Amino acid sequence: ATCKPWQSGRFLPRVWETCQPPSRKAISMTVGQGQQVGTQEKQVLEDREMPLARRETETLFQEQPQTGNQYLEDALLRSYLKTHLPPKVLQEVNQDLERFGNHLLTKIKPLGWECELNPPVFRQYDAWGQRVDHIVTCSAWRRMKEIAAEEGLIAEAYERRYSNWSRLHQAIKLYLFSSSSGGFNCPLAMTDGAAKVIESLGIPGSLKNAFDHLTSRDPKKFWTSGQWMTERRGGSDVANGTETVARKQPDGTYRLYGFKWFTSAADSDVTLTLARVVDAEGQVKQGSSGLSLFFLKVRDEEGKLNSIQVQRLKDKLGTRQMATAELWLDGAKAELISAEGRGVAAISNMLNITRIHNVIGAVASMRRMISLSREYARRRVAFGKLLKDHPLHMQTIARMEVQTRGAFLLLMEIVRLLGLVETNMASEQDQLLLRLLIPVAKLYTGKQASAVVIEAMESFGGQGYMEDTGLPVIVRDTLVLSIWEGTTNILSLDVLRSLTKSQGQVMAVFFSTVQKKLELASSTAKLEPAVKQMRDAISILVQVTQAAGSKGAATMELAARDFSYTLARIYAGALLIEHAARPDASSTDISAARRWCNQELCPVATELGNGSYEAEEALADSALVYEGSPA
Ligand code: UCC
Repeated sequence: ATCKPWQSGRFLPRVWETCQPPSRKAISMTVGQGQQVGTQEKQVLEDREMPLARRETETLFQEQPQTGNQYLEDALLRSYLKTHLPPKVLQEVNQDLERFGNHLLTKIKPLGWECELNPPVFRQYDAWGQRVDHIVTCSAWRRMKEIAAEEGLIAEAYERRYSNWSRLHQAIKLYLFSSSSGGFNCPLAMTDGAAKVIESLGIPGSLKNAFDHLTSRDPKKFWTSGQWMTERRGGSDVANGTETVARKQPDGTYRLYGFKWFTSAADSDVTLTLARVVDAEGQVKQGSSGLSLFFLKVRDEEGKLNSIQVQRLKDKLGTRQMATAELWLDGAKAELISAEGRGVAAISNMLNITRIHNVIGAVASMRRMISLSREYARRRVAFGKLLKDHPLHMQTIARMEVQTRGAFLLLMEIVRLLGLVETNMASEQDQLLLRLLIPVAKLYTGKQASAVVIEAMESFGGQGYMEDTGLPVIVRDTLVLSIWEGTTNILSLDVLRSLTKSQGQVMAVFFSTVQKKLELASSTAKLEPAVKQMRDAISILVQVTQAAGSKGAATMELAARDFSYTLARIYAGALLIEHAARPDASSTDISAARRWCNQELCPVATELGNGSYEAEEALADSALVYEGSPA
């Protein structure tokens, strides 16, 4: 390949890949710290000393970090699978993931970058003035849809060929796919959610065809779904923000009228959406109990929009590869699929799935950034040595690695539990734990991911801030994870909802599960300090939880976020300890568990001690925020 330095910067990542000198691509993956500088590293050092004239003839003078097969390079993922999967399943899943890892590297990643370079365009009118409302997507985006079908990225979870392990297999494929998907992980999240809702309704006859399309492996048949929930008056407060109404038709279908403010993956084939059914007197019921869930096809057989008008595409900070639109529903034909007034409860099956996808996206972006960062540290020289030989730099990446490991194990735990529920193998405790852990993991990993990707961007110095490295794309796309599918505070309140609804039972299950995991580590001396830190944190949390019973709702609400963070840190700590207590655990497993437990495990107790949840503190919060602002 010929490499022209004057080629458009926007295409650099692909050019870099093509032009990478072969000798440098092959840098050994096993050189450890403390070892002598190897031949490749000498080469990097010598390059710095070559005459300026020679350096100027080089097309590039900084090395792009190269990563290989994501699956093979993910030590924690592989050790998790080895520990948990039955041997036969492991063998097949291992083969599939290795193949998929290669496919991602050679075919899918370049398509993902093309999606970034060719974001969707909205064409409202055709050349002759006819309104067409066409969302034009690029060929790479459409190819992603085919790949999603071929790889069974949705189908895998519903075919259940590995019984309870199918969901885990699917989640891992999505995790590997996520950061190369060019934003196609978003429609897949909602497609999975829609399939889940339909399945949980018992796949009624009228939705059988849709279910088959949503879970198909045939690219020609595969459909994606949207999730149109957000309206102008509110994305969080769906119960009060939804204005869309549904009018019943003589044939039993409904016509929807309203305005949907954020509709992601607006090029999807079908969608689920909420509306208020108009009664015989022409009235609608307000609040949550007035909402019902509907299924609709976005276009008819001829490709004409289903009485829907696209107002415009959103101008987003990130996820620009994917079209998010404002839509007018002007009599869109739809099918009522929940009991009347049970829309929120019905769509929560979708929310819980899309929230798991959010966790997948969070862990994937952290893993991607760390992979790039650690490879860069193998090549970049500063102050006379490679970045990887600067202990402070390694400490920074290691801290990110510990966060990512905790998040990864939380993700695996959730999909493991979901797999049990979906194959009727879950106990009541498993179900309660899953209900609690979904919002906990979603809110915690969303925040972790934002922090980690920004830190990792910094590890590239100024290069991290350059668009054509592709790194800012990952950062932008990650920042949405704490916003969509419920913000951190909304998810914290959902954690409280799960407590209230189960009358506190979820906490009993939480404590007993964590204790069991710690017991597994009782004979591992090196884990003793971590286990002790965990036991101390748990006993404080038990006291806090007991005391909370006598506190009012206002106190609970103020404590909700710190409480949720506490649950995330303690549960992830238990998972890291459990993983490190395996007979074949590595020293890094132990180190990760110990480091995780060195952080503040029970922030809710600290803040309680500080009086942060008292009524006067809430008033002081407002005073601080509004000081100097006109009343
Ligand atoms: O952002 C959006 C699309 C983006 C694209 C997605 C791609 C993501 C993939 C990432 C890949 C990298 S769409 C907008 C997202 N919006 C939200 O997430 C909504 C946020 N707001 C909430 O979650 C609220 O908590 C609401 C809307 C659920 C609150 O509604 P209500 O009606 O005020 O709440 P209620 O009255 O407490 O709950 C009504 C019923 C109850 O059941 P019953 O009546 O049997 O007691 C609740 O227990 O719903 C039940 N319920 C749940 N059940 C509510 N939430 C849940 C839940 N999470 N799980 C189970």
